[in-house]
Amino acid sequence: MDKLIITAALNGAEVTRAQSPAVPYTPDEIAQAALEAHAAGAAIVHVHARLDDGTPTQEKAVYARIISAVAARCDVIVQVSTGGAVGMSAQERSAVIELAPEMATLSVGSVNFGAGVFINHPADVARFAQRMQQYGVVPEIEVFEAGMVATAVRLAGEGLLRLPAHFDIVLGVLGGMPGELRHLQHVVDCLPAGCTWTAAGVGRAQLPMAVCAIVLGGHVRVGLEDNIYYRRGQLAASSAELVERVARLGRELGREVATPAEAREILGILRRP
Ligand code: KMH
Ligand code: ZN
Repeated sequence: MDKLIITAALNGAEVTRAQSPAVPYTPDEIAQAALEAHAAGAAIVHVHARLDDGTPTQEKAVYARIISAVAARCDVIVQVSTGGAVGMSAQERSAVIELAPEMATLSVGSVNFGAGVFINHPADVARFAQRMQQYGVVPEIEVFEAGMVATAVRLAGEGLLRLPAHFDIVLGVLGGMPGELRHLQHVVDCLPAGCTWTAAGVGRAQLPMAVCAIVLGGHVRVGLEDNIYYRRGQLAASSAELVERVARLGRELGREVATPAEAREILGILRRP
């Protein structure tokens, strides 16, 4: 099995400081959280841009500040969100690709998302994929159910994605697949040969899905975007605290933790000067 790549999803677009005081908003707060997550074992940080008051934004300039603030502190891979927040237009969500980040999320289908709908129209998905190719951005293909894997294969057939690719299997979203091993296993079984994958369990599914991924040879995403609790009734102090537990579990289960350099190697990310 490959070394274990841990992604820290630091802030998301929906979680607020009223829910968890540890959620970082500003580029400096995000970079500090990235440094701590990296020290705890994260090779990738998944970030959403926010205005200073916490309002989600897909402003390119804010992402640029985040990327340079993180790079000034450590060499962790910065994976930007092209999902943004529910209700944002595809056009505003995709502008960040023009910064040519090392990695970006690529959601390939629509899903009910709590009380809202995370809309990914087929024409927009194709445009996102094409733009990522154009700017040399490695996509993390986000799938919320097995049909989205079939969509990714179709996009590859149209020359819009390269296979094998890296997938993020998201479970536990209200409206998507429940966070259960049988669902994770089914999606993994559907992946084309040679693909790598990360499991992202939302809410109480975070820890069980992380453990399943470690054992099945996948990679793990944890962090405050997906879950604000360390255990029932106890808020996590930070995303780093959640990363640290996964790193410890990984080592106990025979999966050494990948450094950012090792993760770049596994994911085929060519470091740009
Ligand atoms: N905020 C969600 C609606 C991504 O980062 O690409 C979408 C999301 C996915 O978080
Ligand atoms: Zn996200």
